[in-house]
Amino acid sequence: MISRIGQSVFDTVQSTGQNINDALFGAPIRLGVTGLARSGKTVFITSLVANLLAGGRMPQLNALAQGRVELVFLQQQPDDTVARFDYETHLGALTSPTPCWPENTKGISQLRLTLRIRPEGFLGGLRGTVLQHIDIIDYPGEWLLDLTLLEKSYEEWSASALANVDMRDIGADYATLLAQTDGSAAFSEQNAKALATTYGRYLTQARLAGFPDLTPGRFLLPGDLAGSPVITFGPLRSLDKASKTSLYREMRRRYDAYKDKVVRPFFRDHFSKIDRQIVLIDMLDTLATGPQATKDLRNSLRDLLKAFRTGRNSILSKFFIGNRVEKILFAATKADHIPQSQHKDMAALIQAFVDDAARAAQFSGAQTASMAIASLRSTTETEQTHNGLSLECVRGTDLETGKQVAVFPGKLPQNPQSILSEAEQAIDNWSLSDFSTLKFAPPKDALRAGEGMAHIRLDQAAQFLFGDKL
Ligand SMILES: Nc1nc2c(ncn2[C@@H]2O[C@H](COP(=O)(O)OP(=O)(O)OP(=O)(O)O)[C@@H](O)[C@H]2O)c(=O)[nH]1
Ligand SMILES: [Mg+2]
Repeated sequence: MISRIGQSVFDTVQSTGQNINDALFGAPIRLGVTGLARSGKTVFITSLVANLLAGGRMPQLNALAQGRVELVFLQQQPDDTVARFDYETHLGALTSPTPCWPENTKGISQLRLTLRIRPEGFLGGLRGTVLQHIDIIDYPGEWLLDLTLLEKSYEEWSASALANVDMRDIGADYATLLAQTDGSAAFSEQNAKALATTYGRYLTQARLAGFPDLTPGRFLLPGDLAGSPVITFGPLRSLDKASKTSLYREMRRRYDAYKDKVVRPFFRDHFSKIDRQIVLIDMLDTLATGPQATKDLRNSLRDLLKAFRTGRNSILSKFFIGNRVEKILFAATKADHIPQSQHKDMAALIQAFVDDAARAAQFSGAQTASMAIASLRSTTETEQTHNGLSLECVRGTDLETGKQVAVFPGKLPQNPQSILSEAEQAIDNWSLSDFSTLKFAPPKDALRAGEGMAHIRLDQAAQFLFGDKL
């Protein structure tokens, strides 16, 4: 360990030509960035890194505001077997002459950012500048939901998965297939494949429909596991008796293998080493989808928070020994879709979701906060008059048509509890059914020299997540 740290300082000195007096300041900060698909992870990391590298637009990050950050640079990441977060390609997409959003990312990736800083107060005067690494780890939130599988037997998981399949229209194909499938019959690879493919299709539709209960997570993001037995299974109705060679027993065996060979290693090798965490949530999209999706988001947050539960009875401590996450930030992303005047309602709503999830997951331990952010602000605000009424709108480029549009996105409730209870009852006449689902293109000239990228509260998020360590 000592030699590795020594080596990396040496590399830094070599690569940046910095003063040999630079010393490491504390352990690397391991910052986890997660969220369900399309929640905004890639844009968040790209904008955070671009803004730190540019040293601009981050007045709420104290170390920067106090002028104590002398240099920021990218460095070789510590883990050789994890993909590097492709910062340059993602930045390239956002800043190209025809700006576009980065492509979907699959799986885990990592980036090491190193800050050369002057520590605060006494230490600063004594030691001169020091180096602080920030290792950013991007991983899909779907993988966190898999943690609950460690506690669930195949029978339990099947029962809860099939309850949703039976309840939802999009589950019809799987329900039909299930009606034609005899779990006690001899196992055949075709049957297993048909179950996995149809269940995978259902999960994909569930995700598109905004339902966030999406296990097993690797069905959606298989990476290099595609086609392997460990993700070729599906939920079956419980059987009293099934022979060793039956489809049912093999499905159960594969489910157990998925837990042992896929879920456990991720938590052991990556998750348990994270000490600061941001969970990104696309709340606006979920709210626009409807009450059922909102209820499901609430349930997912409960499951997700279980991953951060500490104490002897937590799932994590039952299976792993690891670091304790010290801070978790829940960030409602894409806040630039609504005018500033509604941001406090957005923050209150996310806080209500998190409080509720934290209570249900019996979570305590880490310091948490909630805020509404936009990693790359893509709109401006404008007032429009409609039927004699003045409405606060947001203006930007419609992603679909490429045209400039000004939209009134709708109004978030001032009382978050009303939405929570509407969602709980899954009522038909949903008060947010008119909420805008329009998507904006990234702005032109997103990164001007020396300025960083326009954002909303990205600096506050950074201050909460690691500002205290700088
Ligand atoms: N207006 C606006 N849209 C955003 C912002 N951040 C993300 N988006 C939108 O959200 C989409 C998803 O963002 P990503 O950062 O790719 O999300 P992700 O979580 O990495 O997605 P996956 O890799 O597919 O899981 C983008 O394509 C944009 O349409 C933002 O700050 N403002
Ligand atoms: Mg991504």
